[in-house]
Amino acid sequence: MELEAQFERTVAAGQRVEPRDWMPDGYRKTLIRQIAQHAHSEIIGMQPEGNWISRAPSLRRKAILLAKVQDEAGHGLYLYAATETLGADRGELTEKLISGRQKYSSIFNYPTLSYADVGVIGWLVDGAAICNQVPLCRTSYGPYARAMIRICKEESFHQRQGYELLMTMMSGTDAQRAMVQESVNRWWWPSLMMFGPPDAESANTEQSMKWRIKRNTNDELRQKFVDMTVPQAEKLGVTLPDPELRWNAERGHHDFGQPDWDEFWQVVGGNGPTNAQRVEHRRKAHEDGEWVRAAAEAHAAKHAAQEGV
Ligand code: FAQ
Repeated sequence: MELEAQFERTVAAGQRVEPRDWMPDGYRKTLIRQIAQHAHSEIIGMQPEGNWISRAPSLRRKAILLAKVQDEAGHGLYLYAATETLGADRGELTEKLISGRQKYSSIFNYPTLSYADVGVIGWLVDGAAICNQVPLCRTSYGPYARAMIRICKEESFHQRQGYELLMTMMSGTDAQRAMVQESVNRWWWPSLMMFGPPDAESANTEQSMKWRIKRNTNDELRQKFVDMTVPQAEKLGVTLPDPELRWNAERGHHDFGQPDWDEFWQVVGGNGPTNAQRVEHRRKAHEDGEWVRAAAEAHAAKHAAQEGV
């Protein structure tokens, strides 16, 4: 009881819960679920943009894209390390991902059909990720909050590179402008879905807010993203594909239409356009990497023997 009261006080005071502190089982489970899903998203999220590395139009664009995709791998690794502080096993989490028992973000189940998608993913997908993740720098679990600080700095760079790429394309030819608009049309609604289902249908929000794992609800963050993105779209000269989108002076926010939530649940349930391909690619990479894991273990064992550990 005393331990539980201490935990409640720590959370209520806005202080951090650390790995060795007592925590309720549900808190630990919720964190492992959310952080693992986040880590899987970073790793699977390398695939859509990775698709364009070998076809980037210049050395400069290729170097930027390569660096960005590598950053996502790094984010995945920090996040898997954060789950390990909760007692999770990284190998088991990967098994759960490739057997479809753990989720990753719906957004990465859409194909990257044109080079403009690289810019639009940076602008909208990384933009949505920042909106969602900046408040997570204040999440109640210490290792997750600290990982988020560095991740958010890198995501900001990603968002800027996407916007800069789109600015360049928009000042190019009519065909380039059309390519950007077509890409925005495809990615807008899936980007709004990244924030999760509406609050009324969000099974985890209420408890996660009480534990201060989440600092905002799904709908609050979605609204923030729309408000942030509309002026950027105007500056860029693209139209967001929502006829209901307009400024509401009374609310001080933009009104906007709802994404197709049936499509969202289909994608979350494994039936999106590229779910099978994404998971299969990850499974193959994991199997192909078996020799690297074996070599690393043999190396560590050799050193331990030499040092007499
Ligand atoms: N996709 O009760 P809620 C990135 C599931 S950014 C798939 O509202 P919660 C950067 C949810 O798990 C993307 N599933 O859930 C990058 C739950 O099912 P469960 C990753 C979703 O957790 C950019 C059920 O629906 N970011 O990777 C989605 O309270 C570019 C009910 O939902 C994060 O993970 C979805 N969109 O709120 C990388 C951020 N939404 O688990 C490469 C951290 C919901 O009970 C390139 N996560 N579900 O079986 C969060 O903030 C939260 O987990 C939410 C969902 C807001 C995503």
